[in-house]
Amino acid sequence: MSLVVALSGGIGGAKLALGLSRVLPAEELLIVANTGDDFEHLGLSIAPDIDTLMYTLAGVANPETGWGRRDETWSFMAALEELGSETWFRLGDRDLATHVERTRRLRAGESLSAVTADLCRKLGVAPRILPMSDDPVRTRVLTEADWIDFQDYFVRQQCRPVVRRLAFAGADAARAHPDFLAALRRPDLRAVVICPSNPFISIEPVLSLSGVRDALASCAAPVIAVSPIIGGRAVKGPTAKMMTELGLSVSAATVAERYADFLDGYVVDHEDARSVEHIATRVFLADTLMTTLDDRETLARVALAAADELRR
Ligand code: FO1
Repeated sequence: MSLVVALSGGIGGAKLALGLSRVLPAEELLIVANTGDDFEHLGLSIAPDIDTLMYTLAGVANPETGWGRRDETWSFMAALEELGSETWFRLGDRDLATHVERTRRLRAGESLSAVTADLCRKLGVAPRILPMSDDPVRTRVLTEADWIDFQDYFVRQQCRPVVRRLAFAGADAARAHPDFLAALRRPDLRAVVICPSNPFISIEPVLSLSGVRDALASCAAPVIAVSPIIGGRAVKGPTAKMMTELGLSVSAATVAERYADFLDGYVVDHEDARSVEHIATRVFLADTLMTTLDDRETLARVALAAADELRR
């Protein structure tokens, strides 16, 4: 038996996580989810990256947006509008059930990972989706005006504010989930795959937990990242805009440099071959744009083959 650990956040990460779930037996895949995007909203505990992974692997994710559920209805939002409440964060009726149920069980004292495991079981998701921590970590964004919460930046303000800095509130006190750290120490670990998520808001919150970077740097298996930049642009979301605003060059190489202390292999699109010629990490060229289900599976196989080659 061998184990693959995938780190994922956001829509792009979930695509590769789905590909990995289709090419690996469920018990050989552990998906560690970013929880820095989580927030309390309308009295509900919202965990977007966990839900995007859960819905995507359950086959019920909204195919247009990547977040929330497919075949959704919006009566709750319409009624909320009538009451003059906050409707900038769109909660579909079916999606709402997840937030209400998660909130109820967290309030009853269950851990985020226990609730996640049970929701996944109920939705028929076989691989384990594990929150990076059961302790709260919240991404905060410093704009030119002030510090704001992540979803305020990402959804309410549609990523318009200029990002000066990012912080992960709670990361110092939060413990990486013990099953995550234990997985990185397993002798039968085959690979760690960093999915093509935004490095700053989806992966670095996970890396900010004490012990994680060291565990990745010293783990026996190859650590492979898949570039979220294709042709010098982000496929989706504010990755490229953030790179520019943080004074970094918008390139696949920038991502590898963020992971340099533990990265063994980097899967990069053919279009970006030149931009990574100088990096110290071993590069594997591939078609990294995932449009179809087949693309997701193929890219998953490329990442695993890269790890298998590096381990030999
Ligand atoms: N993203 C949006 O751009 N607009 C929304 O109204 C929105 C609602 C939403 C509801 C539940 C959920 O799990 C995710 C939702 N997202 C929405 C996406 C979410 O903000 C992002 O997926 C992550 O936080 C960043 O990857």
